[in-house]
Formats: sequence, structure tokens, C-alpha cells
Amino acid sequence: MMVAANVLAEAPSRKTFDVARIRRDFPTLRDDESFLDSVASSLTPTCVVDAMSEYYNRYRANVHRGTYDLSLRASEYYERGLQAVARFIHAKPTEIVFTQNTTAAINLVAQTLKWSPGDEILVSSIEHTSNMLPWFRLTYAAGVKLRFYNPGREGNFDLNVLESMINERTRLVSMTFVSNVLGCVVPVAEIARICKRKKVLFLVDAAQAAPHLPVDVEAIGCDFLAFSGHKMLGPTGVGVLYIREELAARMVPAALGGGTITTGACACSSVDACQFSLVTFAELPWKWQAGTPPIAEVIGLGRAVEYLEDVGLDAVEAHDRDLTRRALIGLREISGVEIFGPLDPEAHCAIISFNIADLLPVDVGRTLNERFKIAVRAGDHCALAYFKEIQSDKRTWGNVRASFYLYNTQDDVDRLLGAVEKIANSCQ
Ligand code: ALA
Repeated sequence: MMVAANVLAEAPSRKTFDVARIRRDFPTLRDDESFLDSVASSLTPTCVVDAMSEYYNRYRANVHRGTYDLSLRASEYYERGLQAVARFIHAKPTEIVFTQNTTAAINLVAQTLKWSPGDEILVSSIEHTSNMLPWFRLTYAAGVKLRFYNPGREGNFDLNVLESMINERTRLVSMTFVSNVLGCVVPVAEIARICKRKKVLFLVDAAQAAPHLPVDVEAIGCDFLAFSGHKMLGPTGVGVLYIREELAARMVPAALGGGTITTGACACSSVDACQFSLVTFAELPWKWQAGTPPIAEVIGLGRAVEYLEDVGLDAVEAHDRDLTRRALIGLREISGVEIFGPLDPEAHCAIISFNIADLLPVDVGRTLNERFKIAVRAGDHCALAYFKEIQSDKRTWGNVRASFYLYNTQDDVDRLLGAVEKIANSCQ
């Protein structure tokens, strides 16, 4: 399938973007296959794997707990990872907590904040279940009310309507930055301004934004922001929770343990006389980092950040957008294809989701894999509230999702378009 040349207008930052060179850093890639599921989990470049195996092979020790060389070296590389992650989102290292993933980060906030019956939490109906269930649990655990703002089938946020849903009982607004099902970019900086004006806390789920867009917590003005390492070239098993420093200092983390208090400064006269009010917390961010952290993973994530910095997030964003635009325009021309999310290609960030005629999404996903060697995700993408709003027939619930990243090429997009066209034609 051909796409008009003007669709691929050159973005300035893309001049140095060399996808062929980038692909050589990802040994999983093969030219006769297309990996189009990076938003579920990205591939990992060799340098990240090397950085982690160097830790295991050469300086495997705990961090911040040893006075010997191996531990000091592990601490040094761990801190380099911490600095890189903080720099990546324009935060201070004191504002960074490493968790297992985005889900664990959101759960940590849900369990740490103090709730009263009648408190309200506002989420949108395009959220991933990881940005719903931790809050939903509070409805029975703490008498909190969960409210849903519905941005419609295409994910268009009407800020006046959203603002009207924030009232004196609202404690927190929690929204995705980029929808994992629609690929639309949510105006989080504008929502942050509304929340600030209304004195309501604001959490940003940046799991799908951090890999693809420059993220700046200062410019956004949020209180919390969460993302995962494994979607942005890093390893599995490490996520990031940004907590605005003033809040991080004031809050008492739900998870406490080794490293979170200064035991040397303990004011209790004996173990029996210990009182929680006498505990002195460790300085930030260690107060939030209970137990041995994911050391190899933080080192690997730090290396992934450096890799993305070398390529340039602006260049990654422009490249992803070019591919997304090519895919969207191509899919729109295929009869029988139903596209979800904004129809404007510029409003999509690296994600396109669609259905073909009345075929089940999982059947399309399997056919793309078996006949065309294309890896996509098919199903409800954990966006249950979205599909509940727009699709009544649970049998056909969900859609097919293709996503693009820095190592994907125009050939990948054209392979997808050719395959979808063949599948769609076979239905006629
Ligand atoms: N959250 C991941 C996705 O959207 C797993 O596919």
C-alpha cells in the first residue's frame, strides 16, 4: 500500500535519526518480522543488557549498605541510574522512588494517602485498569467514591466538563498522559493547573508517555507521576514514582523497611519503649525505598535513559509520529476497517487501534502473527471502562492495537497495511 509523500514531511530533529543503525542495537529484531507491540513492552538494546550483566559479573553487591569496594561501586552505578531517571523527567533525585512498575507506583500512592469516607477520586474512562483498581479498592476499604470523566470514543478531553466534576470532596485526580488503547495525548498540564486551582492532588500515569514524548514534571505541575522501565528500553521489574518533594517529605510511606529510617538516631530507650512517633525517617528519597532496591534494573534503566538521550526524545517522538501517521492514513483507506481514537493523525502518539469488519480482534491478531509475521496486541488492553462504554457485545469486545517505536520502519507499517488489506478483502 502506498502512502502519499507529503504525509512524511521531514521533522527537523529527525535529520540525524538513523533507524538502520538503531536496529543493529536490538538483536531481537528480524527484517522478515514486524514487532508492533512496544507499548505492551519494548525491546531492549544490547547496551542495557550489557550494563546489567556487568553489574552481575563484576560488582555484584548491595547498595548503600557496605563499606567495601564492590558495594561502593554498585552504589555509584545505582546513583548514576537514579540521576539519569531524575534528569529524564526534570525531577530532583530526591523525588524519585523505584517501584516494580507503574501499577506498583500507583498502588503505593493509593495506600499511602490518608482517606476519609466521602472523599472523591476522579479518573477518566479511558484509563488502564492499573489506574482504576487501586482507587476502586478504596471504595470499600475507605468509603471513597470513584468518579469517571468520559472523554468519548475518540478520547477528546473537554476541560470545562472535567473541571465541573471536581468539587469540594474531590481529593485526587488521576489520569493517563497517553492512552494505551487510543494513543491520544491527554492535556495533563492543563489538568494540573485546574487541580492546583482547586487544591486537588494530581497523579499522571505516564507509562505510555515516558517512552515516546519528552516528559517534564516541572512543566506539567503534577504531584505524582508514574512510569515503567520495560516500556522504554529498560528491563522488566523496575518502575518509577515521582513524588513532588514537599509531599514526599511530609507523607509517611505505606511501605517501610530497611533503609527508610535512621536507626542510629533512634530516641527510644529500649525496644519495648519504641514508639512510631519517635522514628526519624531517612532523607529523601531513601525514606521511600524500603528494602534492597532493584539494583541491576535501576542500572539498566539508567542506561536506557542515556540511550534515549543520545538518540533524542524529540527525534523519537517525530519518528513515532511519522509511522503512526502513515499507518493511520493507510488504514483509513481500507474498506471495512474501523479506527478507534482521534481521526487526526497528529493527535496520536505511537498507537493505532482498529477492528476489521466483524472479525474478532484476537482472530485478527493471530492471523497477523501466523500469516504475516506481525506482532500486535489484540483484546481489551486492560481498558475495561472504555470498551464497556462503547461496545455492548462482550463477545467482540476490544480491538487490535499496533504500536511503533524508534526501531520500527516504514516497511513495518507497509507490511501491516498490506496484511490488513488482505484480511479485510477476504471478508467481502
Ligand atoms: N499496559 C500494557 C499494554 O497496554 C501491558 O499493553
